[in-house]
Amino acid sequence: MKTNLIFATAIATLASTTAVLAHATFANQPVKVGSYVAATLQVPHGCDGKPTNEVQIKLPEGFISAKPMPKAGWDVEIIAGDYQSSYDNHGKQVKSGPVEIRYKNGELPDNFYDTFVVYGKVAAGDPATGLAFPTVQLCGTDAKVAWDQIPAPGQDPHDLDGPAPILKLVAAEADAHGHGTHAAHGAHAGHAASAEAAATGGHGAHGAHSGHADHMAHMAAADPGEFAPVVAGDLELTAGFTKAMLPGQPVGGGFITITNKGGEDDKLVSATSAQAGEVQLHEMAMEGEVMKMRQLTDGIAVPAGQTVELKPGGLHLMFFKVSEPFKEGTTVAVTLTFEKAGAVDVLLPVGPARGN
Ligand SMILES: [Cu+2]
Repeated sequence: MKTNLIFATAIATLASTTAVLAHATFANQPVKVGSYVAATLQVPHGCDGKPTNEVQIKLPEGFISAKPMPKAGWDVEIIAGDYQSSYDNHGKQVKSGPVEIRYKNGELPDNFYDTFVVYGKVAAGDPATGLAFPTVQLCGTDAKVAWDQIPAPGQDPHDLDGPAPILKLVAAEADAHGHGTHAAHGAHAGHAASAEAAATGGHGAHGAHSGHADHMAHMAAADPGEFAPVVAGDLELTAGFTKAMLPGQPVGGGFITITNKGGEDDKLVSATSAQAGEVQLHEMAMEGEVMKMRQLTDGIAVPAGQTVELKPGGLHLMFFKVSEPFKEGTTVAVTLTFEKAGAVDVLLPVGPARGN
């Protein structure tokens, strides 16, 4: 414990001496136009001493089909809208999609550094300028730092006070002929993301890629149908499952159906698993044009006589900090804690990674 404290202090000191003038930037090597990237935004400090609670990232025209990576301790909001142009994505014309990502209700102390990852396709962009992602950090209700200035043609972004983070690009052709940067080795668009991850030393970036994909793929997760029903007091638990993860992927969803056969309301208040550093209760829902993924810190109500389904695309368990990726055909032991029924152990069978 003492060691941890000293270590944390050392980091804090280091960060505070170097971070004062640091701008929000992308960790990525240049990205080939036409390829996918886990764009990794680095936020080096808070607002003049105050912790950051919200990070709003505007996505530039040409960056399409964006998906944010979920982040423990932060709610994620996806704001959708129309693109100015339409883009070809695997033979499909894409005219609209996420245009802004907001990470909310988190806490990033001023002395610390963190990253926020948005996966997407660079469908169009000029290697001469790169793509600018105007970003705002909010600290409480009265302080913010804006990284929203876009350099005029020929202007050096270093001359700006609050330059928007720029995702650097290389032309689609340039690297195919082998004189591009390290990140541009893959001649196929599909390989660019992993080449990028490798180039950034990127266990993190690679995990980022698959982690978010898993989360948004909840809607497609398949129930292998092998869950052994559990009865605990008035509650009956059925249809539990999770899905297999890809190597290096730290995040996954879990699902189960809870029926309250009693006359008293109950509530799922928390979940834990030895196989995950943290398990949160989550909800994914559309609110108008906005898809929201948020943590339910007040728990999930299971009213008397009713059935509540935790299922793909809706309520779910969210496993964070998973050290060993869940393997298809195995089970994940989870303890669900209810207000009245107490702690209930369940074994979630692991279904296929791609379940549709
Ligand atoms: Cu979730």
